[in-house]
Amino acid sequence: MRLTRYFLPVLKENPAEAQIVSHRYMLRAGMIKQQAAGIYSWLPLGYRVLRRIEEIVHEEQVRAGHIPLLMPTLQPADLWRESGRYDAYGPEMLRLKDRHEREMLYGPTNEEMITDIFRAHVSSYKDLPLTLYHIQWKFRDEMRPRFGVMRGREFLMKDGYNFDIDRDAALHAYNRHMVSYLRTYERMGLTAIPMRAASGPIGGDDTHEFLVLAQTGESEVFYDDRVTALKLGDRQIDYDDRAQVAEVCREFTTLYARTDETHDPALFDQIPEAHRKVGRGIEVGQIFYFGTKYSAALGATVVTASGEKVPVEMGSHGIGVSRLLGAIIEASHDDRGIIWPEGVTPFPVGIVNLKQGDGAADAACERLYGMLKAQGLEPLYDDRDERAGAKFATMDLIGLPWRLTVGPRGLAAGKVELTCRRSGASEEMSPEAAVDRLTEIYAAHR
Ligand code: 5CA
Repeated sequence: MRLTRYFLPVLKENPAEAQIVSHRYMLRAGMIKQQAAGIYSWLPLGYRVLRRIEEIVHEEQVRAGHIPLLMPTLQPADLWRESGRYDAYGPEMLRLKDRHEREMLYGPTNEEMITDIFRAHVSSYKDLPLTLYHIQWKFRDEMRPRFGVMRGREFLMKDGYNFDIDRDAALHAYNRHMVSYLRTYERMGLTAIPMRAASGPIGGDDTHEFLVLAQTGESEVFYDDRVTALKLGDRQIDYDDRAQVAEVCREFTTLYARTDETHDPALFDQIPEAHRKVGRGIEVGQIFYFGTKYSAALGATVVTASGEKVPVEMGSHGIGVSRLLGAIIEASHDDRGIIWPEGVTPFPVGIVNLKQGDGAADAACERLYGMLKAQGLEPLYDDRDERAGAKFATMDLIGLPWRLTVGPRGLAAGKVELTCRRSGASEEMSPEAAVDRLTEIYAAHR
């Protein structure tokens, strides 16, 4: 992408309405524009990151054996009357009527609708296990929408629903979600800690929230700081292997880690003093096991191998897809701007031409541009007729992890400069070597 042909409306000044760094940088980097309280347009740069995050979520869900579909944003009120949540949900639910005076709502979540799909088409244990999910816009009329996409009213969520024959199978689905979420967040460059939590309006017996530690987080958290060192790394997971999946979950949930709703001071005191931490976190996902709460209410039953008709066992599992952009920026930035992890960056590399209009510099940039694209690494080429300082400031603000700087002096020696956004370290090398290096770096993130 050439910057002169792109749409990147960066702001020079700090927007007064933004109280936290991620909101400030998303506005300044031209990623989002507020259209109403808690409702945003996704401008091209923000939309690229959003799509990248969606892609990772899809890949990891499919890897875990879960099946994508797409449900609508608008739902009939009657379906929610069956579960009793139409009245229980309260003012956070956006209610509306169509031209025939039929009551509708903009979905805040989809337990009822997915159960309706299930009961229409599945009636035998032979069709289980089944986990369906979608990535769709939700609406919750939050009392205090704030912090940009972090607490929006309209926001993008991945929500998945498992259907299983018995409690053991449903707990395996719960564990599978935990492991697939850990992998998802790790690929985004995040450490998200599963913490025992409270279930709120979704209901249920067992629930964990995934929290990214950050001073600006909305939740107070209590944890043994040794949890922050746990990593999945590149270990192979067989999602059908109940024992292996359960063992990984045990590894990640044995050390104390709880939100304020489930915090137990007596247990917390048993942690060695040096490891006992109180902090704040951003909730980027939550998983729930709730058994037959919705299937019993909506009559979603299956016939077992012995011919008995039972309500299907269920759970639901959500990832805050749009919130993740804010969480990643909170976790990865400096005073000049965003620092995207390679896994989610909108462009893998930026090219800065120090002397636009100089024949040799222009030609070298064009060549680099072509070589990178041929490797599947679409660069953002700053081809504006601007001072070098302004180009560097824009690149630092929008946070591409790597920058290639091309100027007449380096080119005279056959060199361009490759700079790492995170460390600031620069190295001069031939254009070919730079492309090889970037290809290698990104091979690990595909
Ligand atoms: N049905 C269940 C799981 S599918 C559910 O709705 N869970 S939830 O309420 O915990 O939401 C899932 C995730 O969506 C949260 O962990 C959070 O990351 C994100 N989320 C919730 N509310 C908002 C909001 N107002 N703005 C942005 N993201 C939100």
